[in-house]
Amino acid sequence: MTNPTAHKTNEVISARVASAARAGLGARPKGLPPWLFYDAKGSRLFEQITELPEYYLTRTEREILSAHAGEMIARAKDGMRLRIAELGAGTADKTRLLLAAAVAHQETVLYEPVDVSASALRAARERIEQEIPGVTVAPQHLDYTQGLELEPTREGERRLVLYIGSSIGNYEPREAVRLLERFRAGLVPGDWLLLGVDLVKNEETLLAAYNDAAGVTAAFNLNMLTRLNRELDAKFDLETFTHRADWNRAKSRIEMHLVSRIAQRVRLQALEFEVDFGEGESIHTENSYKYAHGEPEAMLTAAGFTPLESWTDAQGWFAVCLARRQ
Ligand code: AVJ
Repeated sequence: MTNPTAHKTNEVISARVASAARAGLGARPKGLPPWLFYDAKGSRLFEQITELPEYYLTRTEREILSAHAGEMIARAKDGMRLRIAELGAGTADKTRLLLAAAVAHQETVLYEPVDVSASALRAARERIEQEIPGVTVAPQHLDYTQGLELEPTREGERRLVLYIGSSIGNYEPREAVRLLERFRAGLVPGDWLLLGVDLVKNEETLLAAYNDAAGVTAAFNLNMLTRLNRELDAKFDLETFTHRADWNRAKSRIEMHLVSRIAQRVRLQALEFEVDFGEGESIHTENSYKYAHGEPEAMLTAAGFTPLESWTDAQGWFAVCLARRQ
């Protein structure tokens, strides 16, 4: 079996949830990993977040891709045929801009969305094949954080890997470089990585994006506890936890927390495990790093890529970097 994660049963997946919960809630300070956000409900809430007026990331990146997709594809193509893989494809909404540009250059393109969610892959396949003639979708059901095990490219082909949406921002800078190194190991010299990253900007804008007025981000954060209640028979009372987002200026990251309003003990029945909370004690659920100009390129270089060009929006809020695998 080349890709063990593609064949994981529900039991193995919930063992992963169980061990994340046990480790994270047993630690001090308490934390839970952000991949726990993305059950079916959490994925829907994230889609809603991307449409919020305060959540500038998605629309800013889309604006950059709308303006420059043709140029990005032309730079990467360089006389070769491109095939396009996307890590954490989700609904692949912004990707259509790049796929359409690739079709304009080479008539057809093979698109390999990579995701741990089979339902997200099915949705992406249907939408893309219907909407962009010339694109063939080959879904890859695997966990890209464990490495890229993709079909080798053919003679005359180059692979362009998309890691957009600022997903890399969830990782501490050192881990982020390690992740990029793992991507590099799954590519061959001359292949490409297109990386989307969120940039540092004024604090009010950053905080508003993670504290929207409609409360969608709060629901997204709290849904992690609903998930533990369902999957681990945990007894979190959602009324007693609140969403909080902080800007950590020293570390240049937004931090999301779930804060217990009261001192309480919560049982995780399936784990036969109990967790004590002090009043005001938090569970740290996510980091979202915001980079200074030039930092993403430095990370790419450290991981063995050569940055070729970066594009940004008029306000300099978000960047998309194209880098060649050395
Ligand atoms: C999907 C990791 C890019 O950090 O902005 C959105 C997730 N968390 N609102 C981000 C998220 C809260 C998002 N990323």
